[in-house]
Amino acid sequence: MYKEFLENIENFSHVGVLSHERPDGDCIGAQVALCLWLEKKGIKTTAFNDDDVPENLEWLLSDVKLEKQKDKKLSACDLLILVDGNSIHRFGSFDEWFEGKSVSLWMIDHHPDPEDVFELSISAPDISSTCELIYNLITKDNPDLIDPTIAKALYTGIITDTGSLQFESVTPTTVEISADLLRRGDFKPNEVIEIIYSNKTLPQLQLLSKALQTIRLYKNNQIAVISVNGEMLKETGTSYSDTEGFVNYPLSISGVKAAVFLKDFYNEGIRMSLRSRSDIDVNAWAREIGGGGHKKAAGAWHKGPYEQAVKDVISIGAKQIDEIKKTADI
Ligand SMILES: [Mn+2]
Repeated sequence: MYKEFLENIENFSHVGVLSHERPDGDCIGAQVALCLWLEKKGIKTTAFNDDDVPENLEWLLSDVKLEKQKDKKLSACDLLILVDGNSIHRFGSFDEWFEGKSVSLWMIDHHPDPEDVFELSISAPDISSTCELIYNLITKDNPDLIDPTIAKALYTGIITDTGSLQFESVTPTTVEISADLLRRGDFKPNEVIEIIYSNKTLPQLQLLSKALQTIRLYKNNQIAVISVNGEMLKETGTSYSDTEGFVNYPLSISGVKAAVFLKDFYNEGIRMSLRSRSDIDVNAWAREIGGGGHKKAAGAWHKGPYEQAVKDVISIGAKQIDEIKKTADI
C-alpha cells in the first residue's frame, strides 16, 4: 500500500488533505506532516477542516494553514486525501460536496471497516495511529525529509492516540518510531506533553470534581457510571465540550472493567459514552441501545430519563459479564 502511494503521488500537482470533524491530535498531526512532506517533494497542498482546532493543538498549525471546505478551493485540487477517518461522512460537509465529483480520492487511516469509495488507501486497523502510518510512508520515501516540525506533529499524533504510549495498540515498533521522532526532531517528550495536557481551566476541574462525586459502581464493582447534567454545567460555567476524557477516571478504579459516562440532556435524552478494559465489548452494549463504535470505545443515545438509562445499560452490561464468565468456566 505504501509502494502504490509513492509510485502514484507524483502524478498529482495539487493535493487537498482533509482531517476529520471535531479534530484531535492524530488527525491534525497527520495532516500537518503529510502536507509538509508533500510540499518538500514539490507538490502543492491545501489542508482542510471546517471545525476549529482545540486550543492545545493550535501550535501544530504554525506552518500549515487550515482552510474551510469551499467548493472553489476543493475544486482546485487534483487529488484529495482523507486522514484518520475511513468514511466520507466523518469529514463535515465533504460528503455533500463530493457527490457526483470525479476527483481522485485517497485515504490514510487506522480504523476498522473502511468505506469502499477510495481509489487508493493506506488502511491498517492494528496500527496505533494515523501518524504511525504517515511515519512509515515518509521513511519508505526518504527519512531525511522528517524535519523537526514534521517530527513533532507525528509524535503528537502517536502520543494523543495511545494515551501517551499506554494503550493496547502500542507495539515495540510504536515506541521505536517515537524514539526516532524525538531524535530527528531534537526535542524532549515533556515539551509536547506539557502543551497537550496542561491545558485545563479551573472551571473544567471544578466540573470534573462534581462529576467524580457521581461515580457509582455496579455488578460487583465491575461497571462504573459517571455523569454530568445541565445544572453542574451552569454552576461551573462550563459546557459539555469540557467533559473530554471524564469517562477514563472511573475506568482507573481497580477492578472496574467498563465505564459509562452519561450526559443528561433532560427532555432531549441521554448521551452515553462507553469505555472498557480486558475482554468486555462495549460496542455490543451500545448496539443494543441503538449506537455503536469499537470494542473498547463506543457511544449511544438513550431517550431517558436518567434512571432508565442507567438501568438499561447496567442490565445489558451485567448480562455480557455473566456470559463471558460462563464461557471462561467451561
Ligand atoms: Mn487516530
